[in-house]
Amino acid sequence: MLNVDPEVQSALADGRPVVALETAVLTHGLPRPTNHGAVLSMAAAIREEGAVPAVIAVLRGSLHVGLSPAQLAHLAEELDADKLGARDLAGALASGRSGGTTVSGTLVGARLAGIRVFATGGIGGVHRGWQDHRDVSSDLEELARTPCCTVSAGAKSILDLPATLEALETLAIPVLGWRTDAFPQFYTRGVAALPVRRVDALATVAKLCSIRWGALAQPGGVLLTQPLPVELALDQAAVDEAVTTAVAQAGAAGIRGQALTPYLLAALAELTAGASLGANLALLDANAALAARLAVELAADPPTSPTTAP
Ligand code: PSU
Ligand code: MN
Repeated sequence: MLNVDPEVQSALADGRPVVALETAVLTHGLPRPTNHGAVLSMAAAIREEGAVPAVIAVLRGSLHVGLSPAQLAHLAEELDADKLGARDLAGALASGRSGGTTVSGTLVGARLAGIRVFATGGIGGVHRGWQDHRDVSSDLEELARTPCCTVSAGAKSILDLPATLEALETLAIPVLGWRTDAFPQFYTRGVAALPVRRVDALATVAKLCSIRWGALAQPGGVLLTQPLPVELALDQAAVDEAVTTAVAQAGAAGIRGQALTPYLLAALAELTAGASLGANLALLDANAALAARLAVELAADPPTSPTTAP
């Protein structure tokens, strides 16, 4: 039922750096064939920094931690793949389904295998309009209970970001800004009104993780956020306008639940004439590289396991 790839298994056993990657971005977040290239490119960026990529997915009822190139290629083309959050894993394993794991689903696999660093694009969070329809991604709860540092470009622009940041505080998840003071908003660099704890060195992140999981015995995750560089980030006002339009379109079409995030991402790509897609690919690569560098740092001075902490 749990299938850890031999290369990932031996890296973990030797204490070498490993970075988990999600696959909902492959099956539901990006158009084909860009989806396959994006994950291959993230995996290559991780290897370049000296870490081993562990792509997590469910294949015919088995939770895989680490996919072969052929398995990845097959999933990238699979039209019938499910979108699997933490809630959906048991059902998929029980019924022999295949699917891409979201941030929450991937964190379950990372926890089982003992992987401490995970790279993604943008986490899910509190959706706009939550006052009427309480749509909150299970990414937040899973981040709160998994001893893993997730590297993302903040949370997706399509969300209610002030509410998402509040929820992260409620769940006691430290939110760090990689060389930034503002919570990144996926395609944009963020605004001063939504501040995060700035970090300028990966040794600081590694130390914070060690203290959280070791001395403090807090078993929850850490969120390291990285904004796109200025020259690649999209304009805040343009994105805000496109998101407002996309959210209104989704409302009019009655799109809800798991279908909402993929719908909004596709609508934005259209509204921005592909600019959002380009930014999405750039931030995925940048997050993979930063996560790999953090994994190397953590491997050099491994944090205490929360389960064995006093
Ligand atoms: N990041 C991306 N593209 C995506 C996602 C993240 O660049 O498609 C996915 C992640 O897998 C995340 C999910 O966990 O969207 C959130 O979906 P929901 O809001 O339904 O929980
Ligand atoms: Mn949801």
